[in-house]
Amino acid sequence: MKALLIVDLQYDFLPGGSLAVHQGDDIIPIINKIQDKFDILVATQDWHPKTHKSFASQHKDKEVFEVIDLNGLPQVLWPDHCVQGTKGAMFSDAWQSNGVAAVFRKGMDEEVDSYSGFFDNGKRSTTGLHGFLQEKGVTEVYVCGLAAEFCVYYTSKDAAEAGFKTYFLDFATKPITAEGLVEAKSRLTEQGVIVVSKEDELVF
Ligand code: VGL
Ligand code: ZN
Repeated sequence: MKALLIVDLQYDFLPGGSLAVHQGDDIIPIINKIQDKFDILVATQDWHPKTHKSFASQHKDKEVFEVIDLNGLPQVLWPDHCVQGTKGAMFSDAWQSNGVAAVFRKGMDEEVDSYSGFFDNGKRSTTGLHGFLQEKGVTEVYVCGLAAEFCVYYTSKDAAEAGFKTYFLDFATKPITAEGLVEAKSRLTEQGVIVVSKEDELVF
């Protein structure tokens, strides 16, 4: 069973959003086109309380993109984004998401960020995604969405660690920075994740 994991395809990560990924909307028609090749579609949704401590706005004298220590973990400070119930937290209407079997929300605990769809950044609690995929008989996980070197990267890494055959769909993700993506792909390759650079390499 092959699952497509669609990570954080939400307005705040798209052009016009508060943490917009350059050309993030270019991947939406690609995802719409490929998604029916998979046995099951699963989405993640970044879903923060408005006082989440990954937000620079919650810290005095701190700037966006500064790195702090948050409860023992390095934490990049982000602009406020994907606040529960806001437009920015909604999935893009351009994405044909009717076929999604389940949505796993993450980032609800204001004390810890959650890039991966599987765990928070401290691996203190799980979202249940691993168990869900197992119960569905999934053996192969294909990961796409936003942002490439954050949530798509950590979700791919954890999928591989959980024992799924894992594919990072480079043609269906966009990074916050180009350098971040280069680094992410080289680490994933070391970890046994297969980087798929072109749509026509997906043959099944
Ligand atoms: C993400 C930064 C903060 C992502 C989420 O979806 O990649 N990045 N929260
Ligand atoms: Zn976030």
